[in-house]
Amino acid sequence: MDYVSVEDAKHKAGLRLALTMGVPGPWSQAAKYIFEHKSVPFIAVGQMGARENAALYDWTGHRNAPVAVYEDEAPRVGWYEIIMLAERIAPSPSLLPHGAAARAEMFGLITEIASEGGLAWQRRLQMINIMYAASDDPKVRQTPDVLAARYGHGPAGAEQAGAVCDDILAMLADKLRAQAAGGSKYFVGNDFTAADLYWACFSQLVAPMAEDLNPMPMRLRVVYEAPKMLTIDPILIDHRDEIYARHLSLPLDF
Ligand SMILES: N[C@@H](CCC(=O)N[C@@H](CS)C(=O)NCC(=O)O)C(=O)O
Repeated sequence: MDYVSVEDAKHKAGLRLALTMGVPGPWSQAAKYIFEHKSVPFIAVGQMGARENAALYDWTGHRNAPVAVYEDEAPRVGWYEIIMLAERIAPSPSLLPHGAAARAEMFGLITEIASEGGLAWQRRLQMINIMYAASDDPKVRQTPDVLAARYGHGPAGAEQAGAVCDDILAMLADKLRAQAAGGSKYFVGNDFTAADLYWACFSQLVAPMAEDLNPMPMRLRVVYEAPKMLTIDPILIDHRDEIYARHLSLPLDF
């Protein structure tokens, strides 16, 4: 991925997308794939994970990623508003299913995966714990310190994180099994939607793909793969492998 600085991006027209550089941040990866899927061109702006990102903050009011800035509109940071921005800019191919009930189902699934308190949020609490346990060196603890301050962290929260993640993973697996029984390979209806895209990207947090497909830094892979803490039904991994193979580009690019 070619990144430009905030300085070089902020006066440009069109879509500017701040994405975390050098690591497969799942919210950033999902935002990138949404626009790629719709062939919407964007300028990628580099955000540095767990850093101050002062220029990004001055421009958008946010230090983390993703941030989508379209023309002179207000910056969008939440996964829902980023999906809806993409749907407005390029309605086709749509990542939404037809009908309100199916949409509600799809957004509910992504909420469990990507919203505050959901799978990735809880998984991040586990990872902050792993990072803290790895070293007492204040320099090494800088990253978990920033993440803990940004996303909330405490021993009690981290302890219940595994159970919440397992519950959500089991729900996703049940959903795929029910869909398969009805002849569908997708989470909702019979077509590829944002729910499939989000699960594929966020699956990297609980079962990262091999080095050749997900060339993430080893220091991070060690944390992502730390003693298997979660129960992951193989149907979830089969689904994400198929989604990448059919709909998303590989290897991961960050
Ligand atoms: N704003 C996103 C969540 C963004 C988020 O949690 N970003 C993380 C993971 S990609 C991040 O930037 N972490 C590194 C940092 O805080 O610098 C949403 O609510 O949909």
